[in-house]
Amino acid sequence: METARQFVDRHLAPELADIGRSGAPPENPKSRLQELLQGRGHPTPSYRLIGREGPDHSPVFSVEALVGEQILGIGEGGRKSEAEHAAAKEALENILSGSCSLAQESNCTVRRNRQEERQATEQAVKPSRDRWFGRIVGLLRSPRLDDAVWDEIEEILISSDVGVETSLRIIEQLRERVKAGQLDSPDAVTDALKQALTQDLSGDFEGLLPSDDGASKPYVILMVGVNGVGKTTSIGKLAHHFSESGKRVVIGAADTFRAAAAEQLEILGERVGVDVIRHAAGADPGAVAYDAYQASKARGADVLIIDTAGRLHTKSNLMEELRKIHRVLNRQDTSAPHEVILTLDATTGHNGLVQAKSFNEAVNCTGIFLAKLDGTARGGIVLAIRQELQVPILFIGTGEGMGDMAPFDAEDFVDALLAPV
Ligand SMILES: Nc1nc2c(ncn2[C@@H]2O[C@H](COP(=O)(O)OP(=O)(O)O)[C@@H](O)[C@H]2O)c(=O)[nH]1
Ligand SMILES: [Mg+2]
Repeated sequence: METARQFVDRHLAPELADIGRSGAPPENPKSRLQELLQGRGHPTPSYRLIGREGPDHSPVFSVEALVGEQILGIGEGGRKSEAEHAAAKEALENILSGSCSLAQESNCTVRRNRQEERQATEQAVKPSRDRWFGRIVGLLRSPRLDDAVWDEIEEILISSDVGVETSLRIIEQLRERVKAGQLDSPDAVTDALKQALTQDLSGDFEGLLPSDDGASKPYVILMVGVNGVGKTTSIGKLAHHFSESGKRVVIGAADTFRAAAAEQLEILGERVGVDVIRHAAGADPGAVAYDAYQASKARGADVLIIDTAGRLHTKSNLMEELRKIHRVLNRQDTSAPHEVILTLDATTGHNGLVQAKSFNEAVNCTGIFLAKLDGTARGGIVLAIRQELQVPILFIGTGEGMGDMAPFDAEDFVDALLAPV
């Protein structure tokens, strides 16, 4: 199956270069969308009017851009053409960002709340921007970018937990470019810094998209991580996220070590309207995983999320236990677990990375849920994680509520960090 990212790379990226990640929108998104889809075996996009009266009785048009029955984008406007324009533009952006796949078999989950996600990211990143990165934006506006200024910027990057090596490399490259006269205004230097950071953070991750082909249903997510990092809360958020996009979700409470763990999940499950499979405290976690898988099958669930214990690995056979759960799931479906997500606590900085490495050695982690990003001013840790673990950050935790998360988006993140103060 072609993933969204592959589709974009193969067909769309060159053609959409002009609306690129930070570029200007096309003049006429409607005809652009049409052009792109035509001749590629995709149906012609259509537009569905779904609302027509604003609160003060003035017309507000709300339009969905569809391909077949897949909603690719939603737009609003005071005129129908404006709303269509906005819907087509969002569709193009969704395709480009990989949050929406056009591959026939795959399931398109439109990020309807793109704006909300961006705001959540901005909010979570605010302490880091206020404390550290905003100063960089100011320094780049200095009348002369001399050695003292570069040193200070370098120090700020390091203080924000970016990591020494990465900070030195990025600053060195910027300096060279300024010296070579390639960047001749503060804005140009700031943009170049943004680009460098974004590039460091992007990978080939194309989004968690549980497949609709039935073969790998349920889509199994194994959640691992040390106690206290925010794992159970993050499971609740993921369950909420998937269930909101129309997926049927089951949670397996395989942290049987702490009596309170299953209860906490049950409460979260109830809150977000998702079934939780649990055994008595002290039960075999492998057996819970097995039962949760069977229940998911029986109930036709799309996604199964398994919570695991997180007592400190050095003092126990936790890693062996995780490997066993992994084997149990893999025996049910040879492609399961489809994701092994490591929850990290952003507030623990580089200490968290040490733990992360040992988890990664025991069970190959496919992605990271970075919880509590809102609780630290050292948001630079995101770069260190990407650098040292080579595992993509999939989601960020932006608060304690079930809706307080966002899919990690390198560009949103960097834009928020270096937004003008
Ligand atoms: N501010 C904030 N708090 C969080 C976030 N995620 C989890 N927490 C809090 O962290 C604490 C531990 O969470 P929990 O899910 O029980 O951790 P676990 O032991 O890893 O399962 C709780 O008080 C959560 O409310 C987040 O993204 N932001
Ligand atoms: Mg827990």
